Amino acid sequence: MAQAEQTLHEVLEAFDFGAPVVGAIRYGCGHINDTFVVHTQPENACCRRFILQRMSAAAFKHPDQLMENIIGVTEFLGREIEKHSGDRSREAMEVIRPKNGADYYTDSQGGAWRLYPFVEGTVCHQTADTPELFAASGRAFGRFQQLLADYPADTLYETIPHFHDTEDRLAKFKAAVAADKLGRAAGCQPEIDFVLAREKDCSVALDALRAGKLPLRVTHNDTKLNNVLMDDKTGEGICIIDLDTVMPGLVLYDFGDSIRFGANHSAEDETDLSKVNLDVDLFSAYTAAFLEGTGGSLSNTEIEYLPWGAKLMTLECGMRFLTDYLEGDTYFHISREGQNLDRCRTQFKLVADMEERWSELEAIVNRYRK
Ligand code: ADP
Ligand code: GN1
Ligand code: MG
Repeated sequence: MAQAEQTLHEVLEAFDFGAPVVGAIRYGCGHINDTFVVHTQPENACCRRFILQRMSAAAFKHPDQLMENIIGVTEFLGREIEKHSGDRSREAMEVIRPKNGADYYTDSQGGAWRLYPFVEGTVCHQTADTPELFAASGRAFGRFQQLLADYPADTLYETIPHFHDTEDRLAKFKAAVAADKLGRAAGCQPEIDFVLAREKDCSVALDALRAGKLPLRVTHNDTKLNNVLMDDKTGEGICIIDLDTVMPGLVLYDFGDSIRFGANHSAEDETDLSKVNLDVDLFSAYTAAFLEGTGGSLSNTEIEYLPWGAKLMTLECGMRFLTDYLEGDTYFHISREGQNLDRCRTQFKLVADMEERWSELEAIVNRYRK
């Protein structure tokens, strides 16, 4: 698809911002959508900001279904937050419809765009610099999961089929290696072997689901630290964003994806692997806070499987980066050549660390068994 900037002007005309638009620039560090912050200047008032996004056509084949999910989930969350005397405008996202009244705007090139108010007074972090910060994100994601506990799961579309189906991700990875479209496989044989040595692991969570040991819940499925906005004064997690992948899933996916991204002190695409290390103290802080956020609702078996969530989400994500590298970087946005291979390498380094410190991770989660 063409650069989002090509239709930006047309898209800005399609929404009513309630005041003149004075600028729209790229924003954030997401890997999937094209995100812009729009500045408007109301008369006699401060600048009001909005988040305008073109949804990724590579990731989402049915923007209509995606937006139906998001509108359903944000309205439900809004009601739950009000019931708990929260501030709906800060704690839940809100979709602003285009002038034509549809759920989103389709531009002349087929791009699908949506608009949200910018949640002010918040910060979005790319790394968890302190255990307190990471814990705050854990409480927010745990609470999010609790708030959605009664959401009618059967009304949710599967926006990305088999999103955390690690067996399916493995099959797609193997197909990409076999096709080797760009002749890149020879340059990443150690990484390919790393995955193949862990084929059996890819079935651990799914086996437990099939055996009825783990329940399906409504989960976020993309719980990176930069998908929660933190209050800029109190440091508490205020608003969970990036709701594209809210679907039925296992709670260990949400726990695990946060650990994957946040329980270390390096960037996801760090090239110096000596800097990429699992921080067990951060793991511990997140575990306590996440379980607090879920209000003690997880079963002992779910708690037992949390370390598997961390390992599987990290292995799966590494596999996805590697698959995309082999296929020519068509899914995850890149800003330099080889970035997806670098991202894959950091994930596999973290998986190796988790394996090495497995008994420590198990001991931490076992403290919370009832
Ligand atoms: P992606 O799927 O590409 O990650 P996100 O929906 O996570 O897209 O948005 C990318 C970034 O934009 C976020 O990490 C955050 O910094 C910022 N952002 C998104 N929505 C809002 C919002 N409503 N208010 C403030 N910042 C936001
Ligand atoms: C993507 O959308 P974003 O940047 O928050 C991806 C996640 C990956 C993550 C890796 C819809 O998250 O699944 O874990 O990149 N989102 C989608 O950083 O594929
Ligand atoms: Mg995001």
